[in-house]
Amino acid sequence: MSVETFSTASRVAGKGEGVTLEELQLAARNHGMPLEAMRYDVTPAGLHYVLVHYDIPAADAPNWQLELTGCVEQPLSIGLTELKAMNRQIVRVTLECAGNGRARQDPRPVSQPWLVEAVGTAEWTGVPLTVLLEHAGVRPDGVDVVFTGADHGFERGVEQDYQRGLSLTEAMEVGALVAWEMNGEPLPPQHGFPLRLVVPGWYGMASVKWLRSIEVIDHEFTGFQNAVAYRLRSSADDPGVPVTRIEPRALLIPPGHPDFMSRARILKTGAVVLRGRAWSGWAPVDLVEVSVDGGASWREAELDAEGNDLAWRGFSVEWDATPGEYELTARARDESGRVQPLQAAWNRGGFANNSAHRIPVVVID
Ligand SMILES: Nc1nc2c(c(=O)[nH]1)N[C@H]1C(S)=C(S)[C@@H](COP(=O)(O)O)O[C@H]1N2
Ligand SMILES: [Mo]
Repeated sequence: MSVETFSTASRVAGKGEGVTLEELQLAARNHGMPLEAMRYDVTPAGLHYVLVHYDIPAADAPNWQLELTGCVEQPLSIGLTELKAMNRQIVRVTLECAGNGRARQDPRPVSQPWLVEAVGTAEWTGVPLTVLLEHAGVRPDGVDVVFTGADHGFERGVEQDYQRGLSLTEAMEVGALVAWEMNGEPLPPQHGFPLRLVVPGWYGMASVKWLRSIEVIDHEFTGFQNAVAYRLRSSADDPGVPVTRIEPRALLIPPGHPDFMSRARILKTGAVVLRGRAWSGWAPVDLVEVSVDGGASWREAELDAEGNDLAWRGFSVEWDATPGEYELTARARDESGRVQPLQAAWNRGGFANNSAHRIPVVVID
């Protein structure tokens, strides 16, 4: 049997085709953040979304060495003890998977079927990537920086270590951290123990977990996850453009109480404060609007005190709920002028789909 037998090309679901057992298998491994967990400024680690392409690798922390090689004056091989003795930073970052929102695209790209919960905010402790690169001394012929994880697998017939590249300019300017703690505790295995990259503002695929090597190369990186997987394409043969920063999104904490199966929301009549979180990887969020009539009319939400630009911002709006059926939705705008659309443009991988989330609500007496 050849790899092609089971490791097939990407595909788009047929008309009316439901989520497949293979997608369910992925969804059971890779969980989202329950939306009610947006009540926490910092998502407890166990509630943060998880996305792992292959298996969570076994990690031998005492012998873990981070290699920094390639176009550098002084190649480095750093153990965890040495790394932790360097000047640490703690940064609060909202991470979101590029596939968030994919399952509601029509037609649906067959892949990890996220609805809207592939997001979380954590406090990461680590050393700035720039400190390590400066320590090694990047040579003038450096072009891209390649980050390699310890996990290994097959994807569309291609055997690989999980790898992502950033341009040297991005790597120096993005504020990336090489992190060993999440919310003040060692990284949980599924979040990259013992070491990971965190790239603020970028969709999650850039934040390589189980980080074992950083290589500065003298040409553009053309590895699978940059050149094949994470691209916005209109069709299978469109070369597309790379997926990079997080598009603006606002999510409401679903109000009231849920029905077990449908998860439809049921609310009692009266005043209620609708709360949520909004973020963008391009610029700070400066406006959130909330609608209770499916987007026919909008009200400006009150934004919580400005925090850190790399993490989500809370918002709230008061609503005097009277009996009836409603569709709640919210949309965000950021300082770069990007506005979250009611319906995002379709692309073949189902990436960066920031269509406004809709929450059906029934208000009863
Ligand atoms: N080594 C490695 N790093 C990885 C991945 C992976 O499969 N392997 N998945 C990426 C993707 S697609 C996302 S969205 C984030 C998810 O990070 P989290 O699981 O800590 O939320 O990790 C990224 N880093
Ligand atoms: Mo992702």
